[in-house]
Amino acid sequence: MKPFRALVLMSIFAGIANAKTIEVKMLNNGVDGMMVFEPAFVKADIGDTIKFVMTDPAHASSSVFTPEGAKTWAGEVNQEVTTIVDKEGVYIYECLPHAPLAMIGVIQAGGAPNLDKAMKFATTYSKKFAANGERLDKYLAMAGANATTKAGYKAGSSSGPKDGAKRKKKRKKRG
Ligand SMILES: [Cu+2]
Repeated sequence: MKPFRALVLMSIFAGIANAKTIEVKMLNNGVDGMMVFEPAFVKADIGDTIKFVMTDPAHASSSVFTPEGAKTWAGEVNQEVTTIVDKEGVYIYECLPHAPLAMIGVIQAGGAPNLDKAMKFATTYSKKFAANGERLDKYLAMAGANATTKAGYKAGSSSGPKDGAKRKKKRKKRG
């Protein structure tokens, strides 16, 4: 029995050892303009920690779209918040006070099997933007650019793996 099991354990430990923390700054001014997260698109591995750093005051970070079953987060204004991206897929988050200015960001953990769902969500969600509406499209496109998963799913194909059944769920939360 051993060899296989040892291999599995090794890869689990390797996974833990490789888990890293990625910092995202909350800024009044950045490369993408005013009121931004930076970097606004993050390519992470599953299990990485994302730390939202209070570089400038009056910002916050809370998730608005996550993969099915993933942890959500909701930071207060002026609060540094961390989250572990424990499920594969695309995460979208916002700064609540500056959401109308599209102060939002995208994290991709591993592949992007839920990219189609994320894009669908973005269509409705982006109606709240009064400015900088192109940001979310841009960041989601970055996720799309490397969206091949282990299952071989590619962004842009019409159906992701195991979708459908548990569609709507995640929605209501926002207040
Ligand atoms: Cu903000």
